[in-house]
Amino acid sequence: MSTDPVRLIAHLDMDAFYASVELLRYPELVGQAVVIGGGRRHQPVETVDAVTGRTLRTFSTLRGYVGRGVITTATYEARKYGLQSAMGLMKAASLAPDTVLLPVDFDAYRRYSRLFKAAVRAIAPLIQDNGIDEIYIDLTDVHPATDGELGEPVTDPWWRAGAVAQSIREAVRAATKLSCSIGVAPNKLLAKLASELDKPDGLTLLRMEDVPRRIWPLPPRKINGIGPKSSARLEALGIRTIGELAAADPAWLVEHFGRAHGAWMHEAAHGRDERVVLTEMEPKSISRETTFDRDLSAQRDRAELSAVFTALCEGVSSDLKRKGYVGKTIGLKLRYDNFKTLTRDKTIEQATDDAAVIRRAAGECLKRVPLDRRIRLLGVRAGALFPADARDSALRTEQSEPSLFDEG
Ligand code: TTP
Ligand code: MG
Ligand code: MG
Repeated sequence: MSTDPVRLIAHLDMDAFYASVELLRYPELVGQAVVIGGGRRHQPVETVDAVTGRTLRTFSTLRGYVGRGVITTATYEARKYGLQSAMGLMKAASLAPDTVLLPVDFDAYRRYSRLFKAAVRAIAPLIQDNGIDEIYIDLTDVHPATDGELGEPVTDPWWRAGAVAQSIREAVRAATKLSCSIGVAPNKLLAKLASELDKPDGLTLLRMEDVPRRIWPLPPRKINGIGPKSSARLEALGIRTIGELAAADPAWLVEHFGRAHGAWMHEAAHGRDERVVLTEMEPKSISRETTFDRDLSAQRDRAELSAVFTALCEGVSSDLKRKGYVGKTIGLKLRYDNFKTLTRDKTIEQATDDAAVIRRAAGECLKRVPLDRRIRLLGVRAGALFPADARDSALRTEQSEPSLFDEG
């Protein structure tokens, strides 16, 4: 028998993700059947009512759609008509022609993706990206901000994980105004299955002993790793549920699906999975540098040097923002025409991703190096990085509406 302590792994998946982001900017569509998948010609048309001065929007619908576009996602209202991800828009139009069709805006989805992941990371740092709208979170050692009602520390790990998962849901909603579903389980495989069980806006704790009741009735294709091909072969072999798969003789599975896949399917059907949550490596620093076409003189090429210097700082700033970090140490790197290289660092008061602040600190570094030789290379670096998340989500929680659409 294993004496390993129980792991508690969460899988978080945003609800109808692209559609939910769109509904934030078109709140009048809440509660309607909407699919995302159109192109620019499906952009809503805005008109201003001459009398009231109010902006009115006219939306495209699927009616009469001709083309090869597919649905990226559908609101839960649209799913009632059978519309779903990857379905052709023409087919969708034949099923539910009055469904609203909106164009995709990947930049917006990426911004919201970063935002919700940052909100989670501020509570539970061990997360693994699993695509634009989902992550695994290792909750094994995460404790809720408050203990039990009487103030005593809570020892039941499942209670703890449930409380943390609940606070993660609230933090995601505060940071994005979007809902998500979370499954908590002893491993990644079950967590991913669990997050779907009570979608949307669900929180599901799935213990090993719940597997027969909640997982075994599901079709095998629900298991991440059993694709359409395996699924079809299983069905041809008379296996239609995960329970039937669990009951199948492992040797027989190996015979039909090969050693590795057959053995794995048997384990998976029993809810066993040892994979760990793989957190991304955090970068130690982010930098940009330029080697000039010709060596520059600090005196004669001052304007050009200054412009490049500013551009490097702006580059570092945008890299930081894109990756979601702020840096507390700003560094400068200079290489002279004789290949001698110097670096200078400055630690600033408050970690930043702001181009002007980086430029100022790097400028102070520049004052500390001799500029009597021609310069061959110039570089700017931000170090002592940490995720901007905690700071940003704390700020955004105080705002009434996310204003992310103004950013890009
Ligand atoms: P999903 O998490 O699979 O779906 P969803 O978030 O839209 O809905 P659910 O509430 O069931 O989780 O996918 C996340 C996003 O990825 C989805 O909003 C759009 C995009 N996507 C595609 O572009 N094509 C696809 O085939 C799928 C499945 C998703
Ligand atoms: Mg989703
Ligand atoms: Mg998903």
